[in-house]
Amino acid sequence: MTKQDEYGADSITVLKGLEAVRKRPGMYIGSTGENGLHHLVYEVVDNSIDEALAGFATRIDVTVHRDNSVTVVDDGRGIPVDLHPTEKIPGIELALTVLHAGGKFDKNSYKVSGGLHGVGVSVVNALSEKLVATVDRGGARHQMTFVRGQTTQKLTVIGMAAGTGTTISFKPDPLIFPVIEFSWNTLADRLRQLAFLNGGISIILTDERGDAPKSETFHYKGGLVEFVSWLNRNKKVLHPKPVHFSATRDDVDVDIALQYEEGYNENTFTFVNNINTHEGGTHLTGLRSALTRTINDVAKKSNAMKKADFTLSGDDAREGLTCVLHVKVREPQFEGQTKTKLGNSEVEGIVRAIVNDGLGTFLDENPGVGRAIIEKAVSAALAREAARKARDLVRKKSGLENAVLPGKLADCSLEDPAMCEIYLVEGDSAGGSAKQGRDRSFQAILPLRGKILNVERARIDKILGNEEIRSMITAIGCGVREDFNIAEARYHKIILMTDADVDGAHIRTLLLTFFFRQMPELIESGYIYIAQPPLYRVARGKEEYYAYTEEERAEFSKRLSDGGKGNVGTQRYKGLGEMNPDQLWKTTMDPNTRTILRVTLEDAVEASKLFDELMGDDVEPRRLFIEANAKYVSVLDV
Ligand code: 0RA
Repeated sequence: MTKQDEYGADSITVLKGLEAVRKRPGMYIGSTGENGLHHLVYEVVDNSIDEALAGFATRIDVTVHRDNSVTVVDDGRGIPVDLHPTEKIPGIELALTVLHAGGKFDKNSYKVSGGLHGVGVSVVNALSEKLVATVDRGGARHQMTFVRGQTTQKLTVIGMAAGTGTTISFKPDPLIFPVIEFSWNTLADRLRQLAFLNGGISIILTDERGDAPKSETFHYKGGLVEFVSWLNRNKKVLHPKPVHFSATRDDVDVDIALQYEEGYNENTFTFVNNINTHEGGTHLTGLRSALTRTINDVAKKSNAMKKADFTLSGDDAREGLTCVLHVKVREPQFEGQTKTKLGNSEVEGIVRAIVNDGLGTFLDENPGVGRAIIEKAVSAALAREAARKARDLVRKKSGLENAVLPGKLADCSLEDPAMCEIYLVEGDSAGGSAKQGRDRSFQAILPLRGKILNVERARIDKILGNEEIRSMITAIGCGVREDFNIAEARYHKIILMTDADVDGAHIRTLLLTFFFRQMPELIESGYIYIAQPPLYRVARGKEEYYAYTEEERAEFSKRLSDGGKGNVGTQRYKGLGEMNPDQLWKTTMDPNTRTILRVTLEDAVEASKLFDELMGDDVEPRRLFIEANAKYVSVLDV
């Protein structure tokens, strides 16, 4: 075989590879929706992060241009441009056209970063309408261009270069992505997170799409310590500085920062190789068992527990804890529904040992902090006992004997939970309409009065003492926290139906926070939904349309008035209560015509974050929330 033939054969493989990516993009980037779109940026940035972790790059610039193309620039060594020894093509071409070519340059490089799918930039290339790679290296500026993954300009020296670095510019392919609009918030959240996780790197995000360019620099010398301080920025903390320790054992790097605050929830975030492990895994298990053990050890030695004859539970030890754990593992195994659960069994013991050591030593040396934490955990234990008593009121006593269902609940007649749904409705009046309009065979209605309890700022005993919350728990039937058992859920769809105004948004946030904190499994299993009531009814004579957005209203209005004579009437729904039962059924509850949005864990995390900011002492976040919801305000308060 001649060299020419070899090269020919290679390029066919390349075409086939990238063809496969375009055929099934979801397999490589998860989806072609918003997540997948943003994943393109993360994939490119991850390569620059690796270069920074290798000690060569210090700065990464990410710019979103007006046409939603994105440029990522780093000041690393530059992707190699010389011929690969065995593949016989330039390294850069290999990286951009061969699937999984990321680590092929040098086998010893310890590539721990990488997007969730770790697929490499060739996937970004395949899914881009256009991609330009520019490398400054060896005094020269090199460039290669591609269209939908196919080379349109081979590697060329286009000038001289003073320094070194890599620039990747790409425009997502609209044939692949229905929406190519990048979100500032989504990009900023992830880039901020990466800057916290890789302390010292500067990541600069710039958006050129608005009237004036917007820019934010993410640079945190303190890494995870700054991350935890930032997470607790609106909280009252038990000790001024987060506890930090890091160590490496058996090739696994462990980095942890934690700080206790006065609240009652746990906020632990875990990462593996820069990937957020939403579903936890062995590293989290190791952390938790070490934490429980260490806190109990310290408690036993302290006065607080001298008289007490109980041990502190894991929940007690974690009350008010804010913690970030980042481990680096050479060959991570990701499991779980969303592949965000670490499976490597060896990591559990390693993390446990490092936390036992690190936290034990810290608390020995800082007895004051230890006392504050123990005091909090002991009071959590006492509250837990009170909560157990309160909980007995709301849970089923045994499998046979049902707890009394709340009086306000209009239950459905079918008994198979898989077929049943419950609407949690804002207000008694909308609740009344829903009761009349529903299909009573499979739809249950529970009206909720006013604002439910602020669950972010209340302890479990108080939460369970709240009437509205008790009704919800009893109606849903599967208990909370330690008593939670999803198999006992009486409905497989729990649908939140609130008014399309700021109050409604607030109540929805409260409810999501409640489910997130007390019954996260319901969200993980996809049982929680949000109803989408219409904003307008547009009608002429017998012809009527329901509009769910301002644009739809304009469109229907135009369609009806184009038709000829007669007046077009527009009714604006200020709240659910303004719809009669029949309208509510047709627009919001009939499975054949309604739209309901399934809530993801990310939505719930977002809700709880939002909630936290809304309830904090700062006025600014509240103003931002009102602004973000201004679309409803403007629709309703015309
Ligand atoms: C492999 C080897 C070398 C650099 C890189 C990869 C590299 C890749 C990317 C992707 C984005 N930015 C990057 N920067 C560097 C360097 C090999 C050498 O110089 O000896």
